[in-house]
Amino acid sequence: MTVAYLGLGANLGNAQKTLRDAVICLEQQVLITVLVKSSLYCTAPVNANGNDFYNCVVKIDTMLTIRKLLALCHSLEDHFGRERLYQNAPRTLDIDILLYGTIHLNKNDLKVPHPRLIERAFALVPLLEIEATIEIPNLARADYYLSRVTSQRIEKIASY
Ligand code: PH2
Ligand code: MG
Ligand code: MG
Repeated sequence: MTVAYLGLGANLGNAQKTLRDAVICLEQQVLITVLVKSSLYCTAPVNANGNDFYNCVVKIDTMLTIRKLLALCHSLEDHFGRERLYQNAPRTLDIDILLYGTIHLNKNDLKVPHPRLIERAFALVPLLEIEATIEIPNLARADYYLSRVTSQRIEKIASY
């Protein structure tokens, strides 16, 4: 079993409902146990256009390999109508693997820890809400990076 953290985001359609439904889908997976869910946050788009995003982070325990977990994330994105029109286009659902155990992977199609995790309030703040002292493999404690993202608008809108 591996503990992993997934970042979910959406800014197209009924984004709040999609995030909640996507977390339910994760909870229904046989090979995944959802351990902790962050609050939902409303966040300003970062290097993206379109509406404000809703974001959250979930902590899971999983028997899936990192590749199978990535495939599941993509299939859930497809299920919720994700279209990949251009980079960072508005999306109905994005699920990113932020951390997978202590793995450090740097492939073209999969980089874990997520390389932009420490630059993005919409990932860092919900992650720290559920794991205040978490360390990022090969880097520092996640809270160390918070002071760098204070200019990014983020508002907690609902605890689950
Ligand atoms: N995702 C991106 C790019 N920018 N901005 C916010 N606020 N939330 C996101 O989930 C997000 C983003 C690429 O995946
Ligand atoms: Mg993303
Ligand atoms: Mg993604």
